[in-house]
Amino acid sequence: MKKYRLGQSREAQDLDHREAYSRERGGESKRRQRHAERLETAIEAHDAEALLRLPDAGPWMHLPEATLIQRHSQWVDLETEDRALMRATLGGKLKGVRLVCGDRVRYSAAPVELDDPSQPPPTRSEGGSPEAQVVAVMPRKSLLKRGGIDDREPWQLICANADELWICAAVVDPPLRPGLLERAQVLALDAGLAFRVLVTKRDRASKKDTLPELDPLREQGVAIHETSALKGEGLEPLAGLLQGKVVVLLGHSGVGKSTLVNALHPDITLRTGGLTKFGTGKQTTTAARWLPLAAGGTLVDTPGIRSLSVRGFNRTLLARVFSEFPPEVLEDPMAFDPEDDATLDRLNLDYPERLQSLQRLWQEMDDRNPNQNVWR
Ligand SMILES: Nc1nc2c(ncn2[C@@H]2O[C@H](COP(=O)(O)OP(=O)(O)OP(=O)(O)O)[C@@H](O)[C@H]2O)c(=O)[nH]1
Ligand SMILES: [Mg+2]
Repeated sequence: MKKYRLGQSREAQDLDHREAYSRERGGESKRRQRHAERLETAIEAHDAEALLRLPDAGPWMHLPEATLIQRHSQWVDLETEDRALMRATLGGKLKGVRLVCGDRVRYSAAPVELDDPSQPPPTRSEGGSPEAQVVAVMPRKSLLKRGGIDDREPWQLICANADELWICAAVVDPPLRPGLLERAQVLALDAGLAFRVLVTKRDRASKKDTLPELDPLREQGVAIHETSALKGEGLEPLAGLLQGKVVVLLGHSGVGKSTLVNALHPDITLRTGGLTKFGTGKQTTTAARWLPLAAGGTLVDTPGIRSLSVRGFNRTLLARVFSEFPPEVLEDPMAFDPEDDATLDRLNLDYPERLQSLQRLWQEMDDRNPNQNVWR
């Protein structure tokens, strides 16, 4: 019996076996041949690299430029060069292109129709009808993305053109999970963004609690900032670090990302949420939003994430996240048994539990997405 890995549909599994299909093609039925051809087309449609490719903006450089500050299902909100807000639809040439918060776009101010006329136009409270059409996307300075959750979507884009990623983790509610921070570090390295950890809700743990779970990261030289938006503690250095930069805030739902934006910038009042009885957030923020601050710098508030997949990322990034490991381990972490005391003694690791984290990420990166043509 065939085994199906998590997240793989039966069809997807079949894609791995397309060589077997072509071998037997001589005698196979027409129906099977057609099926095999359909599957091959499906692979092309989900080519991971193609998803990130942008059409040439060259012919559109005479048009005005704007920043995409928020995506909606049918339209986008733009901030123009003179900082006016404008709603726009996407031009036909951009069909199939994934736009993301932070994209620099060229737009034409001509009157436009919604793509799907059966959908009601946005109401006044939703920001009114679109007044422009996005016709081109400028090359991205950086692109923060995570691995997709299913085979049809190899990447989930988070933000374009950012400079830094600040991963937010609460001391409690929801609990601090160092594994998420390691994953975020991979994403930041891949996108070429500077990386900082923001410990939020510091007021919820005693001052004596030194948060030892963060020691491995401290020893790696990762910048860690302890903050309490409630008490206004630890915010001043952050305001300084923001100057002239675009910073993405990422973290589980309910860790206090929007509260932090509100505290760092008194002119902005984002909706913040409570917690469920399980101590998890309520997904209060529903879309990434680009927020230029009057005091300088830009914050990007994002919806709470459940997990950060690293599927499809390059394994060489792990050598930088787990730099305390000797090269022999980084070359082939699966060759070492994390349960074997003799192995751990020989490696003389300060944080042996990190071997398991390394192995988990190593395997996940290679969890080949069967719908990807070029995947590394
Ligand atoms: N004690 C304490 N509570 C805080 C702090 N920061 C935020 N909170 C509370 O945490 C809850 C969630 O805050 P939000 O800012 O909505 O969290 P979020 O990360 O934006 O959540 P999503 O939008 O769902 O991703 C709210 O009840 C806040 O009042 C803090 O520094 N200390
Ligand atoms: Mg929020």
